[in-house]
Amino acid sequence: MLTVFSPDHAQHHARAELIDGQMLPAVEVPARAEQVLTAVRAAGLGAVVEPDPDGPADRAALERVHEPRYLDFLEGAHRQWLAEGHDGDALPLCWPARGLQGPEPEAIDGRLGYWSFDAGTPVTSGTWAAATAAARCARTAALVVAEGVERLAFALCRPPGHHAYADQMGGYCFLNNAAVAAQVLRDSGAGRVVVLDVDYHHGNGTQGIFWARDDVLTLSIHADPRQEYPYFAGYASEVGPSGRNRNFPLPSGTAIDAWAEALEAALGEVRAFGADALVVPLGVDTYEGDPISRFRLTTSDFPGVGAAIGALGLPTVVTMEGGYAVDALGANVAAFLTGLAAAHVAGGP
Ligand code: OKP
Ligand code: ZN
Repeated sequence: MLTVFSPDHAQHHARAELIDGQMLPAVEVPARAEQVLTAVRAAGLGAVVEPDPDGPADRAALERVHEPRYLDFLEGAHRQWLAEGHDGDALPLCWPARGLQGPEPEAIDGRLGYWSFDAGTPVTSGTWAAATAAARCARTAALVVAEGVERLAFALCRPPGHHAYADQMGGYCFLNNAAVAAQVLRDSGAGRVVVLDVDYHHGNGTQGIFWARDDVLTLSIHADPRQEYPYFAGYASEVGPSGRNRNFPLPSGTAIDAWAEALEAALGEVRAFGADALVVPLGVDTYEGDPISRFRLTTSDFPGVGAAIGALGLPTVVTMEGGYAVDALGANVAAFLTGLAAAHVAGGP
């Protein structure tokens, strides 16, 4: 397995985050990616490389899944925030919710609301550099898998991506790294691609991006949106116009037995679809010790989760999403990847 990592992730470092009505220390921090990198190296999971250098193909890959006007907004947002006399990190406070439907405003406060769906996703001076580096990690990982150089690749992305829509940031996500990877696989010849999201939170952005598509099946196993973020998406009834989306919402307190049952159901959908390639947005915030989540998976559960997915034997790109118990994060990710790689070798063609 190849891991793709960029040190540029550290340029996105939010000072604080709006949590429970207060500005508190951010939970989505640079130390997360460094912990995972250290653990991947220590576990002997294969080479770690940097993504291909930035070029026109990267902007093109982003435009395959994001609206160009959104990309322009994101690139310039923090500069405009400063130019309008604000300092620190930028956060939206007003959204085009029910009954509000104007065009894109000019002021940065209005533009931030126009292009986002929550107030928990600070835009910093380094956000664009970090988010585009993460998307390049995803693109590079997908290319090596598409070219058959590797059967498995891990895009160690930060910031994460699965909440980002074609035209909206939210949930610590700006660019949808998993969607970039899935689209690169499609554009490189895989006729049918599955995105199997195992983060604790619903992959609403990925669902939105591929909602009307026949060629990409999106699956997500996550906390029930009646009780958990992102609240307004992730219900089992959301199957898409041609049945190419499936959600598996689970109650607070779910442990491995019930979680693994949902995974079996999702794997059945992958096999029935006849996938040519797989993208796994990997969040280990399903871990029992996660500070913002309420599932009960243990470190020793993750190899089995990886193995069940690896046994599909599909060309696979894993993208890093959530996981906020920083001290256990590396061990949990390495456990998943070790199980994935072992089962893939054993079961693959
Ligand atoms: C990103 B990823 C909890 C507030 C939740 C947003 C969570 C984003 C998770 N009280 N805020 O899916 O791990
Ligand atoms: Zn999550």
